Amino acid sequence: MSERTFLMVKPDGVQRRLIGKIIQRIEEKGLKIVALKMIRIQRELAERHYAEHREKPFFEGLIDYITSGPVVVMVVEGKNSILVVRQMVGKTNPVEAGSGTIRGDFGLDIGRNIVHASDSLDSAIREIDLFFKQEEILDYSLVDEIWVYE
Ligand code: IDP
Ligand code: MG
Repeated sequence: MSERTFLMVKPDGVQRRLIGKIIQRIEEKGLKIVALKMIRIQRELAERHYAEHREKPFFEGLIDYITSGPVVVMVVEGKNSILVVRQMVGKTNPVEAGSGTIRGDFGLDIGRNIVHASDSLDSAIREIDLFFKQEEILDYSLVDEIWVYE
């Protein structure tokens, strides 16, 4: 099975009507979306998702931000998808994120950086499990796969 990663359009990305552009980048790269939904994250889920940052000074603000409005969550599948999607997302601070990356092209502030993407295999497994039930993740082929993969 191809590698899977977790990607979220955060509340600022939704409010700024960037859902379509972000999904378009994922599709055009050749990656496959195998699960997708819009949700409003409850505080408890937000705190579990960002548990590693519990002691950070920005934690409360981060939880307020991520629960402030609807988000779009998805599972993205493809060769090296964890690394590839992180590279497409760019560095955490949009000031440092390269041009051509989502954060580099659409963001200005570290606390409004548009998207979240898993940073390792362990996080991908953990985050997919936090946001999706097994039956919400679909197994299917795309007709152009022979042109995306050698
Ligand atoms: P990542 O999203 O690139 O993996 P992390 O360091 O895991 O970055 O931080 C998680 C999220 O916390 C960031 O995407 C950003 O929304 C927020 N964040 C990180 N550092 C700061 C900060 O210094 N101020 C405000 N928010 C921050
Ligand atoms: Mg992170």
